[in-house]
Amino acid sequence: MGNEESSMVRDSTHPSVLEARNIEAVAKYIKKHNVKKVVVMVGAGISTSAGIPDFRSPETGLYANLAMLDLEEPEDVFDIGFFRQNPKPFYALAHELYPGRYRPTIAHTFIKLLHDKGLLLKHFTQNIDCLERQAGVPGDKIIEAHGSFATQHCIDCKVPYPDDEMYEIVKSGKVPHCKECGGLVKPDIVFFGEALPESFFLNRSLPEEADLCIVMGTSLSVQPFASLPSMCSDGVPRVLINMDRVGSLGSRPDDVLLLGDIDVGVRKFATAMGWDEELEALWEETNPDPKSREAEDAPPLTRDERLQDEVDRLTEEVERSLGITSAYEKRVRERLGEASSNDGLAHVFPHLARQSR
Ligand code: CNA
Repeated sequence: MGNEESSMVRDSTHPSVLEARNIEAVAKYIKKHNVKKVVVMVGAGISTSAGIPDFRSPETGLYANLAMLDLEEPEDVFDIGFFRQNPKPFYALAHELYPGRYRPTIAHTFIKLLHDKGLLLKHFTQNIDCLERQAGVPGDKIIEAHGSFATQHCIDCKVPYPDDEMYEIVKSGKVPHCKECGGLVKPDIVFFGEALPESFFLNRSLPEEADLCIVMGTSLSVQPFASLPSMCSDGVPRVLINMDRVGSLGSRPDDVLLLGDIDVGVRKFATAMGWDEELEALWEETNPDPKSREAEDAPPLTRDERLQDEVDRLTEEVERSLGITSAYEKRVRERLGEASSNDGLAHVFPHLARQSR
């Protein structure tokens, strides 16, 4: 958090540029001021509705689940020293997170829509899941501040490892070794203690040029990424779409907070812009399941059918939350030697196992 912004101003503060501190006023501002330089800054929260856990949400966060892998510190899984000694927990995780298993969310699609409308200056992401690429945001618009799974190298001799072989080996749950020196191969994602990619440092002052800033799905607890929002000039509206208030967002008169579920907040933003139908249509293009596309052409559901759908959705939601509890139970059973030894990572990510398989 930027120290210069540490004193919070109450939400009732009069805005200086916006007509009001709400998303409708932001939409008006975009149109009236011909906004064309939007910077977006995101974290794991924009991918949770795709089924990928974030780091820090209690219970469902990655760290909460990794604790079950018997790591001394869950953060160890991204520690380069630990990786040298034991790369298996990381590759177990990589197996779960590897791109291609998940569908982009409505938030990823919203960023693609900003690009299509010619509004996106740059998208800064801390995520390593490549879902913004999958949503169609061009690579030159994305700064993957913590790297990604897109490429990989030997950690000793630095020789690149072929993409197709990497894909196969991660899929099989094994650990890849360098063909030249036998060293460990690691995807080019940034581990604790490693430098961020050059592209981050080349673009980190870009927010100074922005005419709008959108921050979504991040706790803003990892530096230097966390200080990006404070690089935006005074008088430039900043929109936060997140479960909770983070960093210095909310401290400036033109900050607008959409607190709650990200998908809901993004849809609210799109509606305010008059883009709601376009956004849903674009998102549907990312749907790998043609059956649900066919369903779109089917006659509209009756009230009872809609009610049943809602009950099913809520049941699924409850089961997903309970997944964590059953994971603890399973771990205890494993300790007692009752559980099967080759059930993959279902005991670590029970909610993923339910959702994606
Ligand atoms: P974080 O610290 O876990 O914070 C996530 C934030 O998003 C929190 O404030 C949550 O409250 C919020 N959030 C989560 N889900 C929702 C939701 N559905 N609606 C509203 N708010 C929500 O994650 P950060 O990205 O801030 O931390 C930086 C780490 C996370 C980076 O190094 C990433 O590499 C790393 N990470 C990435 C992924 C991924 O690629 N998808 C997954 C897990 C962790």
